[in-house]
Amino acid sequence: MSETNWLKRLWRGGGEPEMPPTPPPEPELPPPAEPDVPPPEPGPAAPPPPDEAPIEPTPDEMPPPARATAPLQAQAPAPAAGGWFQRLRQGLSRSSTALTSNITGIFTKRRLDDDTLEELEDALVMADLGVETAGRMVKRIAKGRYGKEVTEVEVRVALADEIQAILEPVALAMPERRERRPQVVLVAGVNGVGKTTTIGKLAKQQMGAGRRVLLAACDTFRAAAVEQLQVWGERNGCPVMRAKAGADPAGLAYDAFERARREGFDLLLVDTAGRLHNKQALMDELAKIVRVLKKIDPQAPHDVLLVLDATTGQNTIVQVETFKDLVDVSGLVVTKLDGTAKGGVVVALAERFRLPVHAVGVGETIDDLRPFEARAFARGLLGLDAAA
Ligand SMILES: Nc1nc2c(ncn2[C@@H]2O[C@H](COP(=O)(O)OP(=O)(O)OP(=O)(O)O)[C@@H](O)[C@H]2O)c(=O)[nH]1
Ligand SMILES: [Mg+2]
Repeated sequence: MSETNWLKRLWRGGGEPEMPPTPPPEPELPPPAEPDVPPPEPGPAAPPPPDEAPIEPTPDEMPPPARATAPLQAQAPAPAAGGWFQRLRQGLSRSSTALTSNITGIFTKRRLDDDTLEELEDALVMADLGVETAGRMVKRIAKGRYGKEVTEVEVRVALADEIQAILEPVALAMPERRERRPQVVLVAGVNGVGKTTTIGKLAKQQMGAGRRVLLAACDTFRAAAVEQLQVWGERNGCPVMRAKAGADPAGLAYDAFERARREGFDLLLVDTAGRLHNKQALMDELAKIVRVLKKIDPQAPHDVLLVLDATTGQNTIVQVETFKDLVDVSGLVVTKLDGTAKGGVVVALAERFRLPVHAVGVGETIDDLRPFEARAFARGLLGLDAAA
C-alpha cells in the first residue's frame, strides 16, 4: 500500500451506499505533531491518584469539542523510515527469523519427502500457526512438488502465497459508519493487550480524518486506567468521559452515548476493563454495557473490537473463544507483533474464526497501528521482499 494511503485504508466505508467518500490524503505529508512520542504507559510512568480518591466526572472541565477542521494530511503520520513494508518486516523479524531459519535448515538440497514435510509442519507449529493450519498448509505445499527437489526460497514463497490466501478474506479495514452518528465502538480484551493504546491511536487517526471523537473510560475499576485514557484524550484534544472510581461502567457508557448524540460526535470509543476479579464479573460487566447502549440504539455497539496481544501466541485463540461468548465480536486488532516470534498466530486466528483483522500494532507509536494487509503480512512473516 502506498505510504500516504494507509490512514484512509485503516477505516473503510463498510460498503454503505450513503457514505461520502473519504477525501484522499495529499501526497506531501507535513511532519506529524508528535510522531515519535511514545504513548503513555499505565502504572508508574503516570502516577495514578490514590485508589480511594474519587475521580470526579470531568466532562465540563474538558474544552468543548471543536469540530475537527484540520485537513486529513495535517494529522497523518509521516511514513516510517524505509516504508511501511520495511517497518512491518522489521516488526515481524523475530517471527520470520525463527521460521525461516528452520525452513533453511530443512531444505538444504533436499527433496520434498515425508521427512521434510514433517519437519516443515513442526516449524510451522513452532511459529504458532497452530497444528491444524500447519497440517493443511503442508499438504497444499506438497501438491505437485512431492518427491521433487526444492529450494528453501521456493518453499518460503509457496508458504507466503498460502498464507496470503488465508489472510486475504479477513484483511478488512475498520468500518467507518458515517451514517451512524455517533458510531459506537466497544473495545474489549484481556488486561494489558493494548486496548487503551489502540483507542488513543484510532482516536487520533479519526480526528485527523475530520471526525469528532469522544472517549469513554469505562474501566472504572482502576484509577490508573482512567488516567491513561485521559492522557490520550489530552494529547489528541478530544474529550474523555469518566466517572467516580468504582462507578458502574455501564452507566458511564450510557451517559457517554447520550452526550455523543446530544453534542453531535461522530465516533464514540468505549474503553473497557480487561481484568476483573473473575470471568463472571467481566462477562456481566461487558454484557451490561452492551445492554444499556442498546437502550439508546438497538444496533449499538456498531462495532466490537477485540484486541489481542500477539506475544501470547496460541492463548489468543482461547481469548477469542471467551469473548465471542460474551459479546458479538465484529473484528480483531492484533498488537505487539514487533516484540514476538509468534506472529504466525494471526494465520491460525484467521483460519479458525474468519473474523476481520482490522489492524495490527508493530510498535508503541501512533505510526505503528496499521491496516492489516494480507500480502505484506504473509511476505513479512516469511522474510521475503514485498515485490518478489
Ligand atoms: N511493542 C508494542 N507495545 C504495545 C503495542 N500496543 C500496545 N503496546 C504497549 O502495551 C502496554 C499495554 O497497553 P495498554 O493500552 O495499557 O493495554 P490495555 O489493554 O488497555 O491494558 P489494561 O487497561 O490493563 O487492560 C503499553 O505499554 C503499550 O504501550 C504494540 O503494538 N507494540
Ligand atoms: Mg486499558
